[in-house]
Amino acid sequence: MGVVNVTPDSFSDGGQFLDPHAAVEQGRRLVAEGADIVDVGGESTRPGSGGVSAEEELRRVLPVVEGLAGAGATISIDTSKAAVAEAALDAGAGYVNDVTAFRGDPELAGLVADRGVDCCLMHMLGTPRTMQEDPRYDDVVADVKAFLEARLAFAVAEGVAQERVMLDPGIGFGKTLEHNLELLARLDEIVALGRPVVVGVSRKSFLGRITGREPGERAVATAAANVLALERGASVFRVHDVPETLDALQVATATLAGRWPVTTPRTTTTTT
Ligand code: HH2
Repeated sequence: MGVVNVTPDSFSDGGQFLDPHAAVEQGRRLVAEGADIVDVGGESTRPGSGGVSAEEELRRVLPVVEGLAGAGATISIDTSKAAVAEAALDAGAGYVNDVTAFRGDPELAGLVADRGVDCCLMHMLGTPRTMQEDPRYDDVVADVKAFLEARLAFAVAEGVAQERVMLDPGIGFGKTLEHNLELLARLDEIVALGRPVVVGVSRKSFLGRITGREPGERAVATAAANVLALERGASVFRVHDVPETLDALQVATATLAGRWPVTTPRTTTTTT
């Protein structure tokens, strides 16, 4: 999953793709580099951020979703607002990525159910404005797992097919460096919930804490964390830098399987 943030203030690419043409070009580049999903967001969720209106979010993302429809990847709308998701789905998006796990807008689960699209439900402690103020857990993995299990049950109760739901531990959303590392080290416990797991480590500050590097220099660190997430069972890797993580995941996949290509090419058999 490649990321395009159509925002002035995202922590690593804020302001770079605020112009719709630049955002569409970036989305197309991510697809050419191998992204299966392009995640388009119009509201930063960086620590301390306040949020924007649905009107402003739509003004930012809609031309980008329209411009990327038909570009060869599933378009994901990164929003917690039903009005934004609805317009994006009408414009060609096919996936809803909600960092509030259907807690932000009571209408969003019903919309996802009605449209029959895939969605990602993510764990966050508190809100972006407050989440990094001394986050605490009894056992971060057990707490996040229990939350995701409850949100999955909520989504299903609202009519979303279980097979349509992916789960995300929310790396960096109300977590210390140690919390993030423990979640990644024990990701198999989240995978045990039985739904595909999405991880978003890309360029995040815990990688900067470890390597001393600025956000734009964290592609290798991102790839390393994603390889370990893959080994522990993650299925979707949300990244700003597709080539580095894709190479790393391909080599890791081949190494874990002991062969390449891992899937045998599809063959057509004709019976007469
Ligand atoms: N992280 C961010 C935003 N959306 N969605 C999922 N499912 N998982 C994540 O880890 C995740 C997410 C934050 O990263 P980014 O979009 O680069 O920054 P910002 O929120 O500042 O726009």
